[in-house]
Amino acid sequence: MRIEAAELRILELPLKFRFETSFGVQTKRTILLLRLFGEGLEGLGEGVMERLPLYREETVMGARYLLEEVFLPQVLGKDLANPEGLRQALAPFRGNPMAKAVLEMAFWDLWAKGLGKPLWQVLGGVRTRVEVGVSLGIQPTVADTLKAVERHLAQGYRRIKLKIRPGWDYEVLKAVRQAFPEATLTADANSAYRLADFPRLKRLDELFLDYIEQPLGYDDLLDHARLQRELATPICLDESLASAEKARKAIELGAGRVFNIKPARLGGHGESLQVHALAQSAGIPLWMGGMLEAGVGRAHNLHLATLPGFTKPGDVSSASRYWEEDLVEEALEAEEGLMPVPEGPGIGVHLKLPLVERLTLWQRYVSA
Ligand code: OSB
Ligand code: MG
Repeated sequence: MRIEAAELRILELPLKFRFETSFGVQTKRTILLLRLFGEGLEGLGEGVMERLPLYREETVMGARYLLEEVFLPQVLGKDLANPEGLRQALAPFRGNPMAKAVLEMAFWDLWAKGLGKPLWQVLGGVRTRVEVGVSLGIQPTVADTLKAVERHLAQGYRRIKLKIRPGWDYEVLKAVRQAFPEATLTADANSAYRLADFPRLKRLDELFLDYIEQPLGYDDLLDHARLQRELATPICLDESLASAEKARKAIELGAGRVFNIKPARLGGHGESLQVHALAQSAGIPLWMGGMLEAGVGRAHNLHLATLPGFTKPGDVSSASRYWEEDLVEEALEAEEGLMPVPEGPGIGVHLKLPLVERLTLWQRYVSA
């Protein structure tokens, strides 16, 4: 497959809700959107980096620079045998997995369309629907949290994840656990704690959480391994799993008993397949993470989440939760806690071009 041209855009999409985490408040997403053109087909990719490096280090503007000046020139006009060929072309450049993932994932879409197959089949998926949970931001009060949990359970979400931070953790989780004793409940700290917070974290053991996500440093494995030895609750790694190498080391250290896969954090589908294989052989359950993706990123996540290792509900909630209007024609909506994987070749979704045009703040067309 030869990539003949690319179109890179930055656009802004307002969220329907205020999403508060331990690292900040989001009210809109700034989205790096890539369209790749080749053999009369189009491949789509969506970045998950934010304007500010508050989740991991990468930023929208940093990724835009790398894609424009480094990664796209490296692959435009070249005949690439398969997505692994593209991954090899980007391999000399260190780090920046989120920026690489935009291009790598768009190429998987293009490649699958060239084969005339849905992406999930090309990736090795085994189902056409994905179990979903919901990630709820920090609410103003415990009462608001209880209402939000009740509403989302009634909508069929199969796991409730609450964002926590020091001072907004045990009490709110305990209230939810008491009100909903049977719910599958988890907590995501986004790196807000240190090992010195051990007594506070240890109290969470009595609440029977399915796991606690990324309690410690965003790039840490060693302290997570120490903490995991002292906690009954499984630790799930998110931020710290930035590559398959990190996943291998996390397994060796015992830094977590559950992994969250976000292909756009890991560098793309190829790297995610490697983490999937490592986790399968180590007996580590996986679930599909989310970064408030619009339709393109959400579709990619859904296709990958059909692999056999994804045994826990993912953060791939209905698009209508997040947006008044999504960037794609297809409605990505869950029914009874299950999201259908979009049908058709590639990721199976199509951009609403007039809407994309209207939301675009910057764009550039690059050809071979
Ligand atoms: O840590 O999983 C996270 C959103 C933005 C950045 C990081 C995270 C999240 C979420 C939201 O938890 C998941 C979603 O609904 O997309
Ligand atoms: Mg997380």
